[in-house]
Amino acid sequence: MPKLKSLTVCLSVGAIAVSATAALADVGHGKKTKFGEPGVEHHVSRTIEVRMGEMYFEPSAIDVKAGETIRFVVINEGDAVHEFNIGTEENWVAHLGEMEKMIDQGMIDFDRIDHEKMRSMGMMHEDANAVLMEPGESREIIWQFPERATEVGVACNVPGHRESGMVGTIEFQVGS
Ligand SMILES: [Cu+2]
Repeated sequence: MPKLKSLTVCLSVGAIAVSATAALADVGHGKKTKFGEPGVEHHVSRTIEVRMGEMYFEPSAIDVKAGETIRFVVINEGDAVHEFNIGTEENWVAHLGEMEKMIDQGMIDFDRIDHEKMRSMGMMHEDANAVLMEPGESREIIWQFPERATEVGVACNVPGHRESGMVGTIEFQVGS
């Protein structure tokens, strides 16, 4: 199987405005999963910029090496709230109910997130593997992929978005 061309874009992190709320990611969720774990800065080997909009991730296919730690710089260039969530279909389906609840209770609107309301209702939502972003926001996730190739991808779990094709694939490069 031929090696896929890398779709990565390296860029100066200093040029990116990162929301201060990134630091508030729920540490209670900073645990190991089948598809990897929160990575640490000094293990980062590449930075990959991912743009989100209605209803896409660009790039929609990302190659990683087993065990690699990647800094994802995620930009919401769309008009709606979108999520960048590293996981599997099983996780996404499980997460959808929580998302629907947040919309029902007014914590998420079409183009804005009421962080205050979320906090007051005890729903931080920010997991180490996911960021929920308003239009125009840029955020970072450092993620370490497991030592063995496994099923993993990215999706937006705002209701209706994944179903409309807002998913991306993550492939482990062969022989790495
Ligand atoms: Cu979305």
